Amino acid sequence: MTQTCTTCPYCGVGCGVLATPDKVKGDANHPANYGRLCSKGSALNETVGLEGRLLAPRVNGADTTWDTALGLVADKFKAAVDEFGPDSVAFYVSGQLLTEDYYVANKLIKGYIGSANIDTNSRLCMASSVAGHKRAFGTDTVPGCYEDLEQADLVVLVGSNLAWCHPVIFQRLLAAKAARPQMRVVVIDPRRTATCDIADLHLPVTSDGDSAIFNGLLAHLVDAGCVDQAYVDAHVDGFDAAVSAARASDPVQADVSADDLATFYDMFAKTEKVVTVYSQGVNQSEAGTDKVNAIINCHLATGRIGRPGMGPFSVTGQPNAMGGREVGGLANMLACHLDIENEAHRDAVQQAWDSPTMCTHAGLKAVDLFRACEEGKIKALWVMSTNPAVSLPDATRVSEAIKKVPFTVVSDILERTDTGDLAHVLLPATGWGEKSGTVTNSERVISRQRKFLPVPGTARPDWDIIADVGRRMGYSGFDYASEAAVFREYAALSALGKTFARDFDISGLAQLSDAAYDDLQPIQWPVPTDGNTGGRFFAEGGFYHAGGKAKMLPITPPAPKSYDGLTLNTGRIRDQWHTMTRTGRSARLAAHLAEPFVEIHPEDALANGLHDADLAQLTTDQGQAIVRVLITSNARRGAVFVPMHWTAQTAAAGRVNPLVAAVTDPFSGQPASKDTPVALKRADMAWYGFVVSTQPLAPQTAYAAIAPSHTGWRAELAGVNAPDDWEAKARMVTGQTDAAAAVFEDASSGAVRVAFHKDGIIEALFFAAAQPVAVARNYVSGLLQKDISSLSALAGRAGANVADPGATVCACFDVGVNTLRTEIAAGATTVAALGERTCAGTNCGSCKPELAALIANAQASVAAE
Ligand SMILES: Nc1nc2c(c(=O)[nH]1)N[C@H]1C(S)=C(S)[C@@H](COP(=O)(O)OP(=O)(O)OC[C@H]3O[C@@H](n4cnc5c(=O)[nH]c(N)nc54)[C@H](O)[C@@H]3O)O[C@H]1N2
Ligand SMILES: Nc1nc2c(c(=O)[nH]1)N[C@H]1C(S)=C(S)[C@@H](COP(=O)(O)OP(=O)(O)OC[C@H]3O[C@@H](n4cnc5c(=O)[nH]c(N)nc54)[C@H](O)[C@@H]3O)O[C@H]1N2
Ligand code: SF4
Ligand SMILES: [Mo]
Repeated sequence: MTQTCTTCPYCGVGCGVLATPDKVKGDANHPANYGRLCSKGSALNETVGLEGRLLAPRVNGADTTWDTALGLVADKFKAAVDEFGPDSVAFYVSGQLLTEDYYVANKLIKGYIGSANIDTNSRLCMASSVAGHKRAFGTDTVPGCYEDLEQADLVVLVGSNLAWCHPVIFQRLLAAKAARPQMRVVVIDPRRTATCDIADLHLPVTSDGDSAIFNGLLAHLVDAGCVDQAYVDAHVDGFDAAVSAARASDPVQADVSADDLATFYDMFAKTEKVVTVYSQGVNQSEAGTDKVNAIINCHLATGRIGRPGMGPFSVTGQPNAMGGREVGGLANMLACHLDIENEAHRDAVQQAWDSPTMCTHAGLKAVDLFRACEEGKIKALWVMSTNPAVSLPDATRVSEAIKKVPFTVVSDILERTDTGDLAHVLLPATGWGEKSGTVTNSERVISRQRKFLPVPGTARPDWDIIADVGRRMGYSGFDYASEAAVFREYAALSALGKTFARDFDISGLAQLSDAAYDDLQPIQWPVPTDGNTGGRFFAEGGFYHAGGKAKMLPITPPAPKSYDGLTLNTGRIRDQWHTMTRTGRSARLAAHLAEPFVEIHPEDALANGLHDADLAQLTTDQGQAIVRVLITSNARRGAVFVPMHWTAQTAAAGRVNPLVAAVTDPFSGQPASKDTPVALKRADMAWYGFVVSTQPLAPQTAYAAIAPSHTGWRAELAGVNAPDDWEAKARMVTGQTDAAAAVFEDASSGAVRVAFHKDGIIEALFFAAAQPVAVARNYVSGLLQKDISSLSALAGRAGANVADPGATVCACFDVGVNTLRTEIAAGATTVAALGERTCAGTNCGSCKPELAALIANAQASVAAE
């Protein structure tokens, strides 16, 4: 079957994918991945099924026609604008929209409705980097490219768990380090993450201690004579003020060992080729923008920017976070990196659009936008391709705020999401593989997403839905024949980049024919009509502030927190994507970490009365949650970590954002999602359970975390009251109405095991006990639909003659921890040897850090014997 050349819809690495409906593989010709894919990319085929898809527009819960639904949307938005003014409506969009979708949404609200009340989930993600770039460079430019990481002699990763969140760049880094062992890697992160596996040095910084570290570094660079005076004189303003602010702060605030800090400073000073990569540990902070500038200051002072192997490098999270910034997706930006506040910019865009009205001031940023919903100021809201009821801080309050909006529209691919459940109108969008357009990755490479799957039901591409609403609102600028036509208009508009001396210019693509757009190969911007395409920025200066100079900023690190309890850090796990609406469908991906957890240091666990596998109750000023306890010395003392992925549908009690305070950075408006004061205690549960079933699960228990298994569903459970009738409870939870039940109760221990079977085939298994149940999860999940006696199924683990693979480590080949431990004991003491014997780590390589950790642990325990 012909393969379609497209791009992965997950992270900002932007890997090229060769896809057919049955199979995906990495595109060897794509400059982001050269054939590699990570565990999530490799599982794409498992996540495009039609179950749960929204197939027709829905108004107040009933399927309807596009004509009815979009007529209503246009009427309601128009009525709100007419009665309450343009700022009474809002769009909340996403870095997962394609550039064409994003462009049309912006054009509609900023240029026709006349409001800038459009913000995006990139506010939760990249806003501090954008603000930091603009302060330093005069525009939102990422100066370098991925090759810089391979060519550097020192790579500093700040608040980035690259191994799990940008796995293919991590693999490239790993390969580069293997080829050039002199390369050094430093990780600055409160936690010892999988990324630390390749680190020569890990600085377990206290939350928000980063500015103190980089201020200290700047002072050290000056003292060590590392300033590139010629570069600073020619291209940089603000050097003296930045250095005196740096000298006024104290790196002790970062709470890392003085020796380690000195080692880091020395490495940085002595290495010309340094890349500093940063991500959410930097951006998602009350002082995120300052952290970005504290980092950039060090690169500007040394002139280490824009040359091969050098520069600050903000890696983007979502597949089109960068494209969104280019089209002006944020409430305070205009298309093509132009500024709303600049009258000349506004006029030029309005002229190009030939539009009736133009927003005149910045719109509401995400957190404020939902506050305005709460206050009744927003009369019509349209959410596209994002799930704010899950992903915004103080999420319960956000859900309540959305409920207060008189008219809410959600465009999604699924019929049920936590946000969609709050909407009046649901609009079915075509998803990855069903639609077509462009995305821009972390290194400014524009790639095509191409269609290779049939359109499900009556779903339509996002740009087409938005343009239709524009036409129905009576506007003339929305007659696009195709996504190629949208792209051409946008590319032509970007010629304004040249007019106003901005970085972003892709006007060289404005004349693409439909066929040339179809064939468009990955291309790095800028793509001007004349001049060079792509490349790095700023090696020879050429910044975008008036006068062409960059600015170093004086940074005062935030005062150390006086709070002496625990704080809550949040983020991602290797095999899930955000609110799990897609990755959550893959049994393989779920097998890695199947429930929400709190990573906690052994001493903090002891002090708070927590044991491994307990459930912990977390309480903050905002809310409560219940998650599994995972005790690990990888955690920093005083800070616990909880992943962000679980939802009302997958683990209602285990959602983290109801806990997170909606505190924002003063410059970027980005929420600080990594540092909320939290209290922990053991959750009092009368019983714990594990269940697998061929039917959808309906637990209705105090704690439940549901995941797919290869032949059905699995869940972890816990309840505060033990039911009187276990069989009835088990039947309800497993959704088995007519299967025969075999019930085993152990009166002395309180343990209960129930098997449901039909014609000798296992349909469901239910295990409950007064303590967390000790059954082999993956083994038990594999028993569904097997012809095996209830009694042996309820043993809950493999017999002596059958190997139990244990929890999945390698998602690609489903290799379990027990299999790996056996092979390590039998002499496979390198990651490569484990790969040869079990295949683990040989496809995407995402599990290599965990393989290395297993080997190290085994060797440590042998040494201790
Ligand atoms: N598997 C997976 N990959 C993804 C995603 C996903 O959902 N799943 N999402 C994508 C998206 S949109 C994004 S934005 C990226 C995010 O990618 P990352 O930013 O790498 O991911 P996070 O886990 O959010 O946070 C990174 C690290 O910041 C650390 N941190 C917390 N506070 C501080 C601090 O004060 N200072 C420092 N130095 N570090 C701190 C955390 O301990 C954490 O390990 O990932 C992208 N890739
Ligand atoms: N506590 C905490 N919270 C966080 C973070 C954190 O680190 N900690 N990280 C933040 C960050 S960086 C980010 S980026 C956000 C992400 O948070 P969200 O954007 O809310 O999460 P997603 O699950 O990616 O939501 C995407 C939605 O779009 C739908 N969708 C998929 N494809 C399409 C399509 O083609 N069209 C349409 N219309 N819909 C589609 C999906 O089904 C899903 O409902 O979370 C933020 N929240
Ligand atoms: S690293 Fe993984 S998730 Fe990111 S784009 Fe590549 S395959 Fe997709
Ligand atoms: Mo993100």
